[in-house]
Amino acid sequence: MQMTMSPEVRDALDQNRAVVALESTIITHGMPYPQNLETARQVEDDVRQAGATPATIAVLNGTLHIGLTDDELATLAQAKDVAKLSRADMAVCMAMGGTGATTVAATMIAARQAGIEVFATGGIGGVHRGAETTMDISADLQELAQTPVTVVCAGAKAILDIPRTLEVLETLGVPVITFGQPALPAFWSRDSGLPSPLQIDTAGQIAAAHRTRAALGLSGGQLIANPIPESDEIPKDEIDPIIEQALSDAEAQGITAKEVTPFLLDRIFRLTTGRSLSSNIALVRNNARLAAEIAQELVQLPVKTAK
Ligand code: PSU
Ligand code: MN
Repeated sequence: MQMTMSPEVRDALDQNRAVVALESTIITHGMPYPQNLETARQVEDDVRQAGATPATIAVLNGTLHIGLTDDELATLAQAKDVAKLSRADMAVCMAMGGTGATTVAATMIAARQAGIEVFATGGIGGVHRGAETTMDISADLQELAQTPVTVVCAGAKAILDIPRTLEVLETLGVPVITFGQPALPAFWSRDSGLPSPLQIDTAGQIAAAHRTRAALGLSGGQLIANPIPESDEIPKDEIDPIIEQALSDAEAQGITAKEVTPFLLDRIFRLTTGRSLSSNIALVRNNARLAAEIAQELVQLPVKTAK
């Protein structure tokens, strides 16, 4: 397997300093150019400002990159026909010398391989609405059940079936922990209307819970739901009708499988004339800062493995 680490990330890991993994599907399939590139750079800076080293992850010409140069980031942000890689297709892409952006699942796999314990993103994949017939359930959920990385997101988007997503995560034994409030956030909105299964108010306790899972011999990671800052949120009653519209457009156009999430994100961007994107950028930055804090707590906590 071809894997390469940027010098910045290698130094940080060698010196046991905090590192935060960042995904690349959000760049290639989650936001339009040029905002995708501006955001990717901004988020890396946010991680640095918050005292950690960013490691944006992608597969470029068959090599798994842990940390991208600015040129690589700029090329990826403008590239067309980049594969969207998850657990199922990552190895094939690498073996064939292909280029692909990593989803939450693939980024977790790469982070673990590199020795990175924390990862910041916007939203995770989950149980899609209508999954009782389509069976469209993101591989992100299974990955959280087996790969020991703490993933900071802003909750699940209401394009998904959030109650069923929570049920699947519970069945898989994935802790869903909201940071600092009892209600589960829903990406653009601070409150999904559902209580969060778990709540933690400090980065230190999130890090302690991560270590305790390992000490108990439990596989898998943790999902941290970090509410979007109040000034950037789109309240639920404003975004809900737009989501409904996007979902019915997807159905009318027969969009399925991997195309569903990127299609809906693009539709919602257009229907909100860009407001969904400003919120999206704000929440990713907010998640990057929290992930950097958790990463700094983690490097101070000794690893105790299960006997
Ligand atoms: N949800 C978002 N923004 C995103 C994604 C999901 O709000 O950019 C991306 C992430 O990379 C996630 C992937 O891992 O989509 C999930 O895709 P699918 O639903 O096809 O598993
Ligand atoms: Mn899917």
